[in-house]
Amino acid sequence: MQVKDREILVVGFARSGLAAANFLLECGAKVTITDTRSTDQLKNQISRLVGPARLSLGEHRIEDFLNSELIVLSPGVPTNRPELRRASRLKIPIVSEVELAYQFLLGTIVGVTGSNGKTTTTTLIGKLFKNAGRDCVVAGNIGYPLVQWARHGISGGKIQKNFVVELSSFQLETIKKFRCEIAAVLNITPDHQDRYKRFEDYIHAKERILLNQTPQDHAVLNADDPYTLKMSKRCRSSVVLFSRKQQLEQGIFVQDGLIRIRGHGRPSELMSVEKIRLRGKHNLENILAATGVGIVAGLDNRTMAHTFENFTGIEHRLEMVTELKNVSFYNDSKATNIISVSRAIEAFSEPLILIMGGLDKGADFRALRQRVEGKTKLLVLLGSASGKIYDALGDTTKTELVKNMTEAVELAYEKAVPGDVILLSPGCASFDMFKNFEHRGQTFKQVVHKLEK
Ligand code: UMA
Ligand code: ADP
Repeated sequence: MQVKDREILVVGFARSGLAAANFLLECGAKVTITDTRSTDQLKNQISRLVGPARLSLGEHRIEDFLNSELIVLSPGVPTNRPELRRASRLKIPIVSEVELAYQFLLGTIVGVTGSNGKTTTTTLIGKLFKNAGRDCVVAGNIGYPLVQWARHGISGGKIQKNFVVELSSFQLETIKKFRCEIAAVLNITPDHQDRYKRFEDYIHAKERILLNQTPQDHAVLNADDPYTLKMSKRCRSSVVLFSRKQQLEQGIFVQDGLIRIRGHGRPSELMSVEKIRLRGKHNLENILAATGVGIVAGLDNRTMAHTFENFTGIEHRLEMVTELKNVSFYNDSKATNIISVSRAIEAFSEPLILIMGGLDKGADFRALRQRVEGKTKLLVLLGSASGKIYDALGDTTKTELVKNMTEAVELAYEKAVPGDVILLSPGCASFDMFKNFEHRGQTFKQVVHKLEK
């Protein structure tokens, strides 16, 4: 990909856009940046640019799109915007930030996608590589734009590494040549219905992770998920299946409380499931997927078992905050869809007080009725989706509406008795009340710690 002296438009000026613009400026491209946010709102971003870019902020202007030779998209910008459609009709190439990065990286790409568990599994794989002494960078949707590690040829700065990349459906929509030597698809369940009107479009976007794989590459796929199982029949690469529910002829699965590997050159028992410190069956699935990646990357069983035994989880994913008068508080702020809430409820045997709500992504909350009924003694709702959730679940258990996180936590604690768990698992995006899911989780924890005092 030639970028020097070319007119390149970067669309979206948050993390991905800033990283892409800075890389392109270093390469000598003529960069224009467009964002619907205003100059004032983007002051901080502007101050972090490493060179002179033309700024076209406050709205998207069609001429910026039509005058460019290449368009680099931030993942949060929907590909069906009219400006992008017109540019596409004129055959102006539109690529995602990860595609731009890919064209300037040298190393092995391990890509991880799925509806849930991407960050947990990506983090686990990163730890596996590091503990095995492999040079490794963890990047992508996890919060670090991949393009930060791209190097332009002129300075001879190309680097050799393993890149463990979390990939969202948004990022995969506009890849062209991006190829994963190892790709893992964890599961597919409805999410982002606000962006994908048809579930098939979402599945296709996820499946693009396998698009450029060759027979020398590997696909690690969930045998328990009908959509990823179908992918195993369609892909060109060598398939490694994993399953929590069934014993496989070849693959990674659970039998008699042990994680077993069958075939793939190393039939063996990896470890006892009891030694896993992460809560929930879903985390066992993430570990099985990470094992699949570890096997094809040639990592040894001891390193893998040791890594899994010592992994206690990540902030905002079923994170134990504290215990107060025998009431436990868990922060699962990253649960932004129905399935992750369902898995969170399933992970507890204790009576639950569940805090849900936020910005709706088009979910059908009625799918949670069975899970909530019986297991949740109180449902506390906040945020713009609270009315919709109330209509869907309000008759399944005692339900209260509150205005903010402070009220939510205080009410939950007031109603709790020793032995209860108070769980924040919103099932929604956070942007109606918070900067992002991290901010929501931090706010929850701050309020909990105030109660402690
Ligand atoms: N914008 C426009 N026009 C539009 C829409 C948005 O100009 O039509 C602008 C916004 O005003 C804003 C910028 O685009 O300034 C936002 O871009 P972005 O949403 O792509 O944000 P980034 O900070 O670049 O973050 C993105 C990913 N965000 C999304 O996919 C929504 C981050 O994933 C990722 O960590 C980061 O790139 C680095 O790769 C976050 C996420 O929520 C964690 N991902 C979703 C998820 O996990 O469910 C997919
Ligand atoms: P992602 O990056 O795909 O959003 P995370 O690892 O950040 O995934 O977890 C997001 C939410 O989904 C958390 O609430 C977590 O407890 C839950 N979760 C994690 N792994 C899985 C899985 N394999 N299946 C269902 N839910 C999961």
